[in-house]
Amino acid sequence: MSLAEISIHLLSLRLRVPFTTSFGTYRTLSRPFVVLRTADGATGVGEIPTLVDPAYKAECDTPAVLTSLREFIVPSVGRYQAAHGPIATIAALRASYAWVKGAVFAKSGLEAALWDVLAQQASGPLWRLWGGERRTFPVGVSIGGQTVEQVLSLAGHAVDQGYRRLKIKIWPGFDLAVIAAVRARHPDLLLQADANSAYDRSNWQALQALDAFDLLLIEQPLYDDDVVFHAEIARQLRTPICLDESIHSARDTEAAIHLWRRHDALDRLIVNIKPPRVSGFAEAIAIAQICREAGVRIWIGGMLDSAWGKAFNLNLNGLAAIDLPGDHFSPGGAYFEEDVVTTPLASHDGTFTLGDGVSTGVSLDWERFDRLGEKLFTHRLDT
Ligand code: OSB
Ligand code: MG
Repeated sequence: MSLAEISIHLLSLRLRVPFTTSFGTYRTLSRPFVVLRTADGATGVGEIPTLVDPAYKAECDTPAVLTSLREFIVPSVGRYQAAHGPIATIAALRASYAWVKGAVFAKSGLEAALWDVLAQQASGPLWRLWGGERRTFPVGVSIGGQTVEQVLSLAGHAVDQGYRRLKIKIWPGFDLAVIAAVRARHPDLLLQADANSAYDRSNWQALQALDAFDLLLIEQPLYDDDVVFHAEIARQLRTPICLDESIHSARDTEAAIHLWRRHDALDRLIVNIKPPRVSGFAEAIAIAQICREAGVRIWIGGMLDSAWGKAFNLNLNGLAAIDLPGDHFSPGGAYFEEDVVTTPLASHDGTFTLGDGVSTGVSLDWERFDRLGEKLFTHRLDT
């Protein structure tokens, strides 16, 4: 397949309910999207779900993603050599920009756009292209509230909608009380906590008090770039540690497995796979295989993605290797005041079912896509 043109758009998406994490409160998000056109007239779209500032990871929309795309990654796609079959085609795209260090989110947007085109060519859903074997699976919600009351209210709303798995954002000083309150109200739910790297080597012991609440996992308590100290504290917590921020690749995953195994704690390692945080779906699938072979449980995380990005991630749940429910839906109804697809994604009783629709299974609403943002630049490739 020959590639003809790559455009980068920047959309503004407004959350219906502000989302609070240990690193800040978000209401309006700016979101880069990649629009890829092929020589034979197909169009693929990939979302880059970074945040407006570098508080989650260093790579944020402006300037990191937009600069690395414009200056380095998009021009490198000129080296892409057409190949046969989806796997080789994706490998060829990745090879074109492999020399660029990091920039995992920026790269993932290009790769997602190409997967979209490949699924259209195959006239089938992404989950089938990715070797998915299951259609129905449980899904969860992530709750980022500022007060215990607000978290309880969002949790109650989510449970009323049928969700059976909740994730609660915590940070030093907002941990024990909020988890105790949610657990007291919902004794039978799958409950997990996400600290987004808010603790350090001097205060992580506060998390030992959470061992009493039968949590499924505690996500990324320590530094965003650390694996070693997470493995150390895993030995001293009964609740499994889940890595989010510190996993960017299959190799990072292997390093974590190596360390947890050395500590004889592999049953207390869980990995949150966010395809955009690991440079795309090909790497995400490789990580899923590595974890399955090691017996490490996995689930698919989110980045407050639009329904377009969420639809990609839901398709990845078709893999039989995904063990746990992911972050795919908002506890308060739709995430955004306006989203970019024609029909909203819907879960039923806390489960989602993949259909046979082509590619993501949903359609982009181009009128809204254009109204919510602007095209920043276009790069033409020789075909
Ligand atoms: O750490 O999982 C995270 C949202 C933005 C940035 C980081 C995280 C989150 C979430 C997922 O908690 C929310 C979602 O997309 O459903
Ligand atoms: Mg997280």
